[in-house]
Amino acid sequence: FRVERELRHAIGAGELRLHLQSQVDVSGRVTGAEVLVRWQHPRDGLVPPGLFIPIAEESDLIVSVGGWVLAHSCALLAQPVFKARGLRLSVNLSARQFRQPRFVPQLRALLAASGADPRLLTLEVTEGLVIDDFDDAVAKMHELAALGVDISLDDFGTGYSSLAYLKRLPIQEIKIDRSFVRDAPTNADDGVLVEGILSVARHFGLRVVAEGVETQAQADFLRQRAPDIVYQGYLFGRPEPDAQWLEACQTWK
Ligand code: G
Ligand code: G
Ligand code: MN
Ligand code: NA
Repeated sequence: FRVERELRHAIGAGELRLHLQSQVDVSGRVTGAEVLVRWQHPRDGLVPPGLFIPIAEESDLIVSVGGWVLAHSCALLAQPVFKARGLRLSVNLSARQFRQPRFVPQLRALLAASGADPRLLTLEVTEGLVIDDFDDAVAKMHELAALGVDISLDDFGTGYSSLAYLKRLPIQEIKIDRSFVRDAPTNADDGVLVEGILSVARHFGLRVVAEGVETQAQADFLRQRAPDIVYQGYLFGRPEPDAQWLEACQTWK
């Protein structure tokens, strides 16, 4: 409970940070970035989200953390460089955050207040988020679509009923889980699974992001089968502080 108490304090104390990891197309052009929250702890240093998001998700604390991330992501997205270069931002959502009855109106207010273009925002959701109340999730996704905000299904392929959901969810993108990407070039099973996911995504007209691309062999495997997808991973860039990413993107051609 110490972490919970300190995290509650951290939000108001300005200890949360946004890091951005680039997403690139086949030509190496940056198309946008995924937002990954970090906690600059006064004693423990920079804490990765894997160590505090799961704790925050056990209570309504995730609503505060997620609200902070969304507000600051919208402020970032309002920077002129995003519109000028057509760069997108993807933000991770927790189930409990998405299920808040006021989630959509609050996001609409954040977008309006910041001046960010909703069409440049993607919200990453996981299957767990749709499972509990499917109809409510679909209704909210339609409201988000009306705002112009895209939905991406994160960690795709690791859940239990991803394929059935594809047919029924109003989403625009899937992210191939990095466990498939990692072994696709060397393991025939994973290779076939990736090919299957690409084929299904093409059929449904979904954008694809491959996560965790670390080697040229993985990038080549994907490029040979789907030249139009987006890549994210250490091969192309690590998550970096938002200010650093913003500074770098001013210099891109
Ligand atoms: O960077 P790291 O591998 O520790 O991230 C672990 C997990 O934390 C990832 O699955 C990522 O989706 C999640 N995460 C990162 N930032 C956020 C955020 O702002 N909100 C939520 N809900 N999850 C996040
Ligand atoms: O679950 P989600 O897709 O939101 O998780 C994103 C996490 O994956 C981030 O915490 C990020 O640090 C991590 N990540 C990004 N690129 C790579 C990569 O190339 N390899 C590995 N192992 N992890 C990565
Ligand atoms: Mn993600
Ligand atoms: Na993921």
